[in-house]
Amino acid sequence: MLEDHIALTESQNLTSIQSYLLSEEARYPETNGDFTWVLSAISLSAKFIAARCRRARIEAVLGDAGAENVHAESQQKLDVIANESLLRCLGTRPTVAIVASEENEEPMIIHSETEGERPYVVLFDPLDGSSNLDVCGGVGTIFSVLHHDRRAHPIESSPLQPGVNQLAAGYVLYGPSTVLVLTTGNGVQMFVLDPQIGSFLLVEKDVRIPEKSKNYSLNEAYTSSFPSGYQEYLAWAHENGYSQRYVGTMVADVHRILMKGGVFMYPPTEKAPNGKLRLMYEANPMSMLIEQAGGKSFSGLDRTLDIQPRELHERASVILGSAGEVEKVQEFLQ
Ligand code: P6P
Repeated sequence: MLEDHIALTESQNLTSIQSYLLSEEARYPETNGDFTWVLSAISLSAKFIAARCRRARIEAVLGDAGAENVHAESQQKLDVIANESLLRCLGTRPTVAIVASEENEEPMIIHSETEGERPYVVLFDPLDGSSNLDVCGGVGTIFSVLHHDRRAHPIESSPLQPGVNQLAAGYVLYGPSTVLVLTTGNGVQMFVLDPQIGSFLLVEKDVRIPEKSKNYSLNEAYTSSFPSGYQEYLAWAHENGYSQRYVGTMVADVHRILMKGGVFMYPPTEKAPNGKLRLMYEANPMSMLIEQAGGKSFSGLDRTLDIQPRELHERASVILGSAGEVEKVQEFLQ
């Protein structure tokens, strides 16, 4: 018998992200592998970025790149490296029509006439929280996949679709281990990179966010400039035994909320009246993941995924996490 010849222990995990994606693809006979190819490009780039983050100090690629990105934020050297690796990996995929990055003002038309019946748009924040790199803090990549809208005019406006249209969303957290969390609309799957074999291995299927948890995550330094509802919520949380955790990297803070429950917020402030986080490639992908895990995600009182974007880099306030905890914040905003 086969099992008589297998020396591996039962616990030896050999479900890679590629085998997971192929098994998912097999569930849809009408698909032809294009979508799997796009996600495998992201997985390949994530491995490259992880390796560069691990060696950042050694290779002297920490610190500023001496340039600013489109938002006049100083670009870290690894921002540029991460951005270029994603552009290169996705650029080789014939079914990717457009890519849009936090680091680039305009979307990039990769293949104006793409093969495949439904080409894709991929949006990403290549290295979220990159300023934490210099202090060896967690940083991440956030990505979102949409169908390309060939009817869009101008064609560059194709990405301007509400988050409910996303086909897939996910993030990679470069921390003590490299974790890739992905949804393709059938729940949330978590993979961890095994550096010894260079594969992302499936470690948890159908991840569910805890319904309640007395944790909140936001930058309380700005409390005085939050709208009063948020201030009243924080006063209530302080009196009701809540704990606060905040890294300052959305991917790290949201991953903790997904694992432990609670609520992550970036409210409007005087400096950022619509919040600081970007709708298209931060709020929307995280919102899809959290909703797929059984949580909720709102911008104020509006469901984030329903927002119709007007421009690529527009910002949105964020309240996401355990359904019970998001609802509690909203009670104070009503
Ligand atoms: P603040 C990182 O710069 C980032 O874009 C997100 O990853 C993070 O959640 C937020 O900004 C932190 O912003 O104003 O608290 O430093």
